[in-house]
This record gives sequence, C-alpha cells and structure tokens, in this order.
Amino acid sequence: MSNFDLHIFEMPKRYTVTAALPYTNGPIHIGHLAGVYVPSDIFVRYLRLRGRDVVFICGSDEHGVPITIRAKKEGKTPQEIVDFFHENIRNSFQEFGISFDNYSRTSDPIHHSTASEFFAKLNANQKFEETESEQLFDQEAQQFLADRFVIGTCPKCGHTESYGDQCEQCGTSHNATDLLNPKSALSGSKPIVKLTKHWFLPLNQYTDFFKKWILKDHKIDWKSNVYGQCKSWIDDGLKPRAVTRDLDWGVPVPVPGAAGKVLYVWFDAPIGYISSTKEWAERLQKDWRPYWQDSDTELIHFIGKDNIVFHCIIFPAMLKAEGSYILPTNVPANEFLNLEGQKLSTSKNWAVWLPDYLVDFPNQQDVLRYVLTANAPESKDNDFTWSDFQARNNNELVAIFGNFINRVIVLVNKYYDNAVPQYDVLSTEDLEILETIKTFPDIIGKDIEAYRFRAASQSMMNLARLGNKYLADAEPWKIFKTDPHRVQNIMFVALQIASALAVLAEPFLPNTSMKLKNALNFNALKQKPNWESLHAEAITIPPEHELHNSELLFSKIEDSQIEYQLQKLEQRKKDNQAESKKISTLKEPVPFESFKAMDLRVGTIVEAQKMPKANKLLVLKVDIGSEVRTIVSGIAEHFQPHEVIGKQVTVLINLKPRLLRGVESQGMILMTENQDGALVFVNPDKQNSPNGAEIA
Ligand code: B3M
Ligand code: ZN
Repeated sequence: MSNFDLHIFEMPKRYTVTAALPYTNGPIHIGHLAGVYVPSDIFVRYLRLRGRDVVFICGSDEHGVPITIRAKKEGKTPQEIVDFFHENIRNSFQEFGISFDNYSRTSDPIHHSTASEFFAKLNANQKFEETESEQLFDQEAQQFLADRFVIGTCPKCGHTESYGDQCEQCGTSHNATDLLNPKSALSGSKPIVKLTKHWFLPLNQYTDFFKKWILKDHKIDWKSNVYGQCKSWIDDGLKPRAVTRDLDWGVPVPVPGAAGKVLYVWFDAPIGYISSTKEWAERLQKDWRPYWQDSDTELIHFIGKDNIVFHCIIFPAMLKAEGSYILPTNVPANEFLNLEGQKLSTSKNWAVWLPDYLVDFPNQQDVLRYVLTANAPESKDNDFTWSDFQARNNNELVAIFGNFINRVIVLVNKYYDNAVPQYDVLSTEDLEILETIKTFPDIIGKDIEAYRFRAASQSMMNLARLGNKYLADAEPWKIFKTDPHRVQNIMFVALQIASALAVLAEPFLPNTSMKLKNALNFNALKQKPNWESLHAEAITIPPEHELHNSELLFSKIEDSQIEYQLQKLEQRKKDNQAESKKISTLKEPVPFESFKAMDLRVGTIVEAQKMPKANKLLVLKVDIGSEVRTIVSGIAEHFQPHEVIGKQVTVLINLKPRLLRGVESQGMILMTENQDGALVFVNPDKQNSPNGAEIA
C-alpha cells in the first residue's frame, strides 16, 4: 500500500455524509452554501474520486415553528409554504452542483413512519421522562408557546432576542420556561404558564457518556469551535429536554395520551437523515442499515454552528438511547458568514439569495462556490463582500486558472492544429514540473480530509499558478519560430498540468472541471487520469491526442456589476429602516364628542365560520354581554375559524349595520399588526373584563 493511501481515515468501509436539512421557510442564501453545502459537497466529491463507498444525504426540514409563522403571516397553510420552498431549495442545490445522493423531505410518509417508530421504541424502553410541567401559554393566541413562538432573554448570555429552544447568539439550547422576560411572537403579550404533559429526553443521564465520548475521545479530531461549545454545555450541566410540543404541524406523537402533540422539530429532523437514507436505499435496492448501523461506517454531519448542540448532544443521545445506531465520527461545523459587515438575515432580506445570484451572474455557479470556499467561515465568522467576490474572480479564476487554460488550448490549436505535440528531451525544469504535479493529489487530499477546504481550494489554485507561471516564464509564443522543439516540450508539459487541474478541480469547480475535461477530450483517452493515478504518473495526455475547441472558462466581472449589487443592498437597508420606522400617517384631530359617540365594548367570540366564496372573510358571533352580535371580519387569511373562538376582543358596537355578501354585520372588531406584519386582536387588558364592559 503506497503511503498515499494511509491517511484516508484508515480506510473505513463506507461513509454516510449528511448536510443540515434546510428549513423550508425561505430560499437558500450564500450563508447556507458557505457554512454547510459547498464544504460537504467538496468532501463527498473527493471521496467519490477516491473510489470510496459514500452516501450523501439531505432533505427539507418541513416541520417547526418558522414554517407555521410564515404560513400565518401569509395566510397560507404550512403545507403550501413547504411545498413551494422544498422545490425552490432543491432546484438551488441542483443548480449549484450540490450532489446529494438523496434529497428528501420530512413531511413525506417515510419520515413520519421512521420518526414515529424511533420515538415509540424509546418510549417503550422507558428512555423518556413523562412530565407534567409548566409551559408558556399565550392567552390571546390560545396557544402554548415553544421554540420560535416565544422570544426572551437568554439565561446564559443575556441575548434579548433568544428563541424558546435556542439562543442564536451563544448557541445554547434551553426550554422556553428558562427564558427571562418571555414575550409571545404571536400576540406580543406576556405569556402565562400552564400545565401540560411532555416527554423529556433526560440528557443529564448521559453526562458521563458525553464526558468520555466528546471531551476525551474527540478532543483532538473535532474542530475547536465544535469541541468548545460541547464542553461548555457539558460543564454547565445537561438538563432534560422536552422532545414533544403542543402544536398541530409536525409528526404526531405516536403514543397514547398525546392527542394534539407533535414531536419537537429537533427530535424529528435529525431522524430525517435516516429516513432519507432509507428512501435512497429503497430506490437503489440497497440495504440502508450498514450506512447507519455498521461500526465500519464513518458518519459525518455537516452543519452551521447554531446546530452543534443538536448534532453533538441531542441526536447522539437519541441514537445511544435507541441502541442500534453508530454515532457521528465528526461534526465539522462552520461558523457564520456575514454580508458586507452585517449578519445575514432572512427577515430583513439581508442576503444574496441563490435564485437572484443566477439572474445576475448566469452560469457562474462555480465562481460563487470558489469564493465562498476561499473565504469560508471555518474557524470564525467571516464576511462576504462583493468587492472580494470580484477580486477573487478576476485575479484568480480569470487571470490565473482561466488564462493558463486558455493559453494552452489556443497555442495547441494554433501550433499543432489541436493535436498534442510529440516531445523529446525534457529539461530539468520540465521534469521537476511533472514531479510536482504528482504531489498535488496528496496536498489537496490531506486538506480536504481535515475539513480545511479553504486551504484545499488554494492548493488547487496553486496548481493553476504553477501552470500559469510555467508558460509565462517559458514564453513559447516568442520562440516558436526559432526553437520549435522546445515549444513542443513546453506545450506537452503544460497540457499535463491542465489535465491534472481538470481532475483536481472537480470537488471545488464541478462545472469548470467538466468543461476542461471536454476541451481536453478526456472521453477519447484510453486511460483517464484520476486522483489515484496522478499520484503515480503525471503524464496523462499522450502525443497525437486530439483536443476540442473550448469556450473561455471564466469571464471578468465589471465594476458596474458590483455597483449594482451594492445598490440593491443599499436599497434594502433603506427599506428596512423605513419598515422599522413605518407608522401610518396620523389622522386629523377630532372633537372629544366624536370619540364619545363611539361605543366600544369588551366581547367574546363564541362562533366562527368561513364566509362561503370569500377567502378573506370570517362570519363571527360575538357575545357583547347584552346580546350576541353577528360580525363579518376580514381576518380569514390570518386566522382559522377554530383559532378565534373564545377570544376576548374589543368591539365597536354602534357602527351602522352593513350588508356584506348577504350577511348583516352588526359592529367591528378592532385589530392591529404585530412586528412581523401578522394581524393580531386589540385586546382589553387581561383583567377578565366581563363581556359588555365599556372601553373608554
Ligand atoms: N433545519 C437548519 C437550521 O437550523 C435546521 C437543520 C436541521 S438538520 C437535522 O437553520
Ligand atoms: Zn445566549
């Protein structure tokens, strides 16, 4: 076995590589690509090029609160939201060459059954603690609040916008009741606490296991940013985590006594890796089990840093409790990417969305892959700037990689009519170049296997630099007439560098690699070069081999294109500022009598139904103390009828009755918008005011 083979993970039988399942509540942006999907794709493409048995798994994460919040805001069902973004996201991954073996979705039946069986097995083996505990409840929304339904101050770092299950600032994960000053994301109101039963995963019982498995066994091979976060949680003391929720969108809890409850999204989503693998195996008539239950398999999770606790603590505890699964070998989480100095934000539209990028930079997926890899936030947050994007493209991809290849193709076409020239006595420098080519598979491979993708991409670019410099120094175009033999040798050696580049660039620049292989007419080669062969033999394009004509691999990005991107971001900054200040224009003052003439009362909605053929209207029956009024209200795109029954509301009762779609509406219910733009009721203070109480 050559020493080249020794460093590839001691040659395990197979690899299961997963990439975090993106929430289907919005498109994919550059932060997702940089943090998770490009590094994982580079890693898997490399393993395939090394001939390894690898399955690359992902899928849409379709449960969870972010989706229901977006559905509410847009007056759609969660299924409509996930159906749209599942396709949108899957298309983006295909466009950018993220080469999953399977891309599934957690709303699929195969996932519901896999997650339910997983939960049921743990429950049957008493791995949960069933606890009736106080949970946060929004009296206005008549809904328990968990995860992103509640915002408050993180008990660990003081971040005031921490979510109910996790703090994005310090990454810690907690229960909603741990939050300080909690506020409902639905109504903005201060939640009360209410008893409800949930199933808890007693993480505290796994402390000794984690102290050994992570703090001891993975102290060296896990990235310091990952190890550090895990160490702080373990040192802070692991606590039981609720793995069920009082929600109606998700995988129903499959045990008795759990009506109206679903699996916590972070319990079901990681199981999505397993169900996606099952789906892949079924399609290929393979057995999925070895990829998840054979100790000879390396399980590697690619994620962003906000997912570390779920992939290093919670999911491994679940796998350990279930008992028949392997645990992850590594979880090489990246830090965050910022955009022009500001945190990427879906809600503030502060992002470069992949579909938009392709409109402005058509067929330039490889450019973005390269720039995001070269600047990846591997050990600390990093900043994406459009000027750096332009510089990397123009100064590296165009001026080095593209320029070198273009010169080789043009000169071989011009001097030898596209046929690879014969060579004779190669100079010492030529022989050194050929020897140097043979070192690149190992240099690049070692960086990839250590998850150092920035370094690996620069090692690959160094091979292009070697070729570019070799031609620039040799200047064959100057001596073609005077020393044609020398030029034959130069072009022959330059072609060998180009051929190596076609192979070694593939993980990083898949489209470019394909174009280059076509230009070098790889298909006509008896022996196609590959990652293994290059280590032993640098001459891979023989004399007489016919090349094809080739297009330019990269094109210069002009200042005007960058200016346009910066203007787009400037406009969004202005929109966000306007949005945050947006207060509708104040109305003209009115005499006190006009206000006194209005009769505002407390009321309670006692019945609600959709107005037939009017998707914006609900027909409500409102008890105003002295009587029950029929009121037609334009809130059907924001609330389902069952959601409003029992709500205490403010009613203007002496508004002249109006006939709406044949129904007489006898008053008006006062509404306003919350900061997410969702409609909410203007409610009397929670002093349990009786129906009919005057509001003055
Ligand atoms: N849906 C991604 C996120 O937190 C989350 C990953 C699930 S991987 C099982 O943005
Ligand atoms: Zn925090």
